Amino acid sequence: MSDYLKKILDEKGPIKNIGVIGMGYVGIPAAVLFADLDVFDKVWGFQRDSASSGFKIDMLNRGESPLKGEEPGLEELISKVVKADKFKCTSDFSKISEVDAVTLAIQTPFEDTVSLKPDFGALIEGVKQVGRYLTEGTLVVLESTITPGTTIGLAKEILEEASGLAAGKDFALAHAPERVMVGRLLRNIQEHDRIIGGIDDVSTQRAVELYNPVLTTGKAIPMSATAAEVTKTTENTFRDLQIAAINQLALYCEAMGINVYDVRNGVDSLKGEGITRAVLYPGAGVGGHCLTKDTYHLERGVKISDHELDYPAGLDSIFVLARKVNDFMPVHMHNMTIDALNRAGKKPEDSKVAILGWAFLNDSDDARNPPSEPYRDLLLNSGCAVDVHDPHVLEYPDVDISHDLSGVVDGADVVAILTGHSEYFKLKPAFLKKLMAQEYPVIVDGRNVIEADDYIDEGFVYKGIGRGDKNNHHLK
Ligand code: SAJ
Repeated sequence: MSDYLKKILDEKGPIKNIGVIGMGYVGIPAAVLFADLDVFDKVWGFQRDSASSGFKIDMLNRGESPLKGEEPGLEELISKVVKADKFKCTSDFSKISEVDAVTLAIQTPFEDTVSLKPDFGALIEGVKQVGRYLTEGTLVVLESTITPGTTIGLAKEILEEASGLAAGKDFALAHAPERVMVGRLLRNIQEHDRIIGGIDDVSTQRAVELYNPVLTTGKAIPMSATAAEVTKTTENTFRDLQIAAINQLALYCEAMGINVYDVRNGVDSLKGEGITRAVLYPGAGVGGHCLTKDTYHLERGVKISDHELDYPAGLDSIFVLARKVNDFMPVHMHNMTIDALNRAGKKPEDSKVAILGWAFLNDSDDARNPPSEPYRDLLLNSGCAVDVHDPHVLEYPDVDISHDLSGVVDGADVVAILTGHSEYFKLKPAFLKKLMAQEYPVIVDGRNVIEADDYIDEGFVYKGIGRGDKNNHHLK
């Protein structure tokens, strides 16, 4: 099969025209980086002209970036390649028939993480569009984080069904997962090593030919398509596991009356060749759209795989357990809050909680799957009134986000820090105490932002994640 594919690719010659489907955080920087290279002639950015995202087409064709937040160099690069007529955004997917390679960067959320039911609707629609206009000798690359087995399974089936062509014979198919982080999109694409997994060696090689010119310090790392899918999901699964490990330790330290940061520093001091201890930071929970989802892609990959898994029946994998530990942290924040209110002689139903920080990441406006949301829901269920402050998040469905810190803290019984935004590190206990105007104001620190003793000395009831040494202090 792949001998025939190699023959038609050799006849076709090097990749010159590229299509990128999905003008989002991944697709836009990928497209303009391809377009900025002399080795490629033209890049089409494909974007559905939908009510929510159709505006991006005209913006991009004016050389403007539709992405929020600071992305160094991106807007200039978009403008440059548009002016040079190297890049154009379109909703006309028939132009896929004119490209030599097409990449897809489309979100792959889960409808339900317990049943592992994915919501691949957008990805399937994008793959169908490619299949509809696919021509012989084209390379198709999936960049989205997907369940292991999708490239050689679902994606291959849809492409073959829609095009009447055979993958690995008439067209090349690979998975090259994105590894970009907001704020460093261009750099990440150029500098990170690129995992490249084809359904066969010829597909892998063709995809290496596509990405090599973009890489500056990064190197192509070839492997099979399924190994590439497992690599990407594992990257985030392992990070989630590392965070769960330190969160579990923080809960133990609270129970044993010690400071988790003493232990963290102690463990971290073990150095030397071959010694690794990835000790991360405990906190109020794990949010975002990567770590909250990618573990379940890995789990689903095993579930739908062809081979039997040998593992104790009924036992959660350590990866799923890690997810459950991390999802417990907002619950723990709630438990600490109620305990502190009791110590202050307050009833939850008579109390107001000021949540500082809605975004899932420090100094970011990204509020996808924020740990602050389950924490807020639990407080509301306990009868508390809740106000929310965040300096960066502008809006969130059904939640009023205020940018007026004093207004949110004014008269509050509790201040709870959920995100480690830089401005919260400057808060002074006297300032908060005056605003809160309570006999025993409560402070619950979910991100190790404040100095416990400063607040205890000011008469606060203090609670902090992992602070077993302070959480049951005497009231001043
Ligand atoms: N978090 C902790 N403790 C830590 C680190 C993070 O509680 O020690 C929490 C954060 O508060 C946040 C969540 O975990 O709520 C996720 O934080 P993150 O730093 O992992 O940020 P993400 O979700 O944007 O992860 C992305 C991932 N990148 C890609 O998928 C391309 C991840 O692989 C990167 O390692 C991570 O960025 C990064 O290092 O910036």
